Amino acid sequence: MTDALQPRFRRLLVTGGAGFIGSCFVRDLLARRDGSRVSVLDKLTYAGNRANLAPVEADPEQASRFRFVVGDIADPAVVAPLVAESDAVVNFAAESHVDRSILDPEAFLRTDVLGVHVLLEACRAERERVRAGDRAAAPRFLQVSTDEVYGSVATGASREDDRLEPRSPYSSAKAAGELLVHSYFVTYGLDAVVTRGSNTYGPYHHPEKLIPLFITNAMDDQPLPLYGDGLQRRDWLYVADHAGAIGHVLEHGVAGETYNVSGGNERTNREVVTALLARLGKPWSLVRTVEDRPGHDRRYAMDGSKLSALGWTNTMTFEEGLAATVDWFRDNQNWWRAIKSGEWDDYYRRQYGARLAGSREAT
Ligand code: NAD
Ligand code: TDX
Repeated sequence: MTDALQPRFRRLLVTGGAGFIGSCFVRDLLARRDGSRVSVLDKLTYAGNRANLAPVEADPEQASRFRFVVGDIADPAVVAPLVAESDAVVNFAAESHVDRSILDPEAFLRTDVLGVHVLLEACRAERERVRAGDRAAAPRFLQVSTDEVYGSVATGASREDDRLEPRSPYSSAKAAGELLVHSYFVTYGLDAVVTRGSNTYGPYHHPEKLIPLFITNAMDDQPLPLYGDGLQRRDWLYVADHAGAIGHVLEHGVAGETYNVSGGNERTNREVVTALLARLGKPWSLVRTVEDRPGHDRRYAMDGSKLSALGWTNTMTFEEGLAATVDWFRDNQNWWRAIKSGEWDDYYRRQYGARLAGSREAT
């Protein structure tokens, strides 16, 4: 994550570090054994899982540089002291699932907008402490945003200065969050950067999302609910590449700038499902055509040249990444079976009950 032996930031606050991408960032960072220390602040919502950090906690050297705090980024009393002792804040914390944002938008506004505001206010207070001579440098703030803020892109590839046209409660909340970050750079001079990552996949991916849902359902010979015609297009990015790119922007990004993190692997959903079924040796007959997601974005695609110019290159092809992901889910059934229980059953019924009842065989 850093090219030098000495990391630029020695004390990191990673919010949402028990989720899918945040936990990968923490595992990879601590595995570098470069002396840096990480505090994770995570509310442990349905999506947060301490088991995602088990490799860190099982390694005495890494565990000695790691601390876990259960708490809400929208709670200033929890956030302020943690930011006060950090050189950098990397904000992964979010409600992250589009379908849940359509069912219940409110939590998205609270975490993805108000939570970001609380983090920014804490960073602003640290700038004041620098002015008062109480600390040497204010923390750098990195906001993890998403390609979804551009909205559906019919042709070409979104560039960082394109208009934002978010179309779901999730992507609107994420857009609001990153606009706030930019306003704190402009207005208060905060050292802030933003990354916009594309559709990420890999180990520890919550099974509510397309790839892990379909892998785990197929392993149990359960139906795979494909929305609409399945010809929507996404650009897939392997999780370790996404986490690595975020680390690279944290180290090298220019304050006030935004960087697309593209995957370079555009596929239709049908192509993705075909590939994962082939790896699993399961038949296409499991796939069911179900009612579409309302306001479903047809295509995301981003131009990644700005991040390439900053010196970042992804390492994983989609074929390698998908094979590694399918194998990980096959080898870690305890991890996902524990998630697919309890709250999961209610969610699954709400999201898919009527859809599957009205489904037809996918051609
Ligand atoms: P995730 O849902 O797996 O994890 C989110 C984490 O945030 C969980 O650990 C959860 O407990 C925590 N959290 C939620 N609300 C919180 C709060 N109020 N306070 C503290 N912690 C809270 O999400 P992910 O897929 O790892 O995504 C991480 C970030 O990356 C998000 O900001 C998301 O918008 C962004 N992103 C995701 C993708 C993707 O494809 N998954 C792509 C681009 C950007
Ligand atoms: O059951 C499903 N059936 C289906 O056809 C699910 C869960 C999804 N889909 C389709 C919808 C999308 O076209 O698959 C595609 C991918 O869906 P998701 O995995 O829900 O991802 P998406 O909506 O594209 O958003 C993801 O990428 C950007 C992440 O969830 C976001 O957090 C990130 O910002």
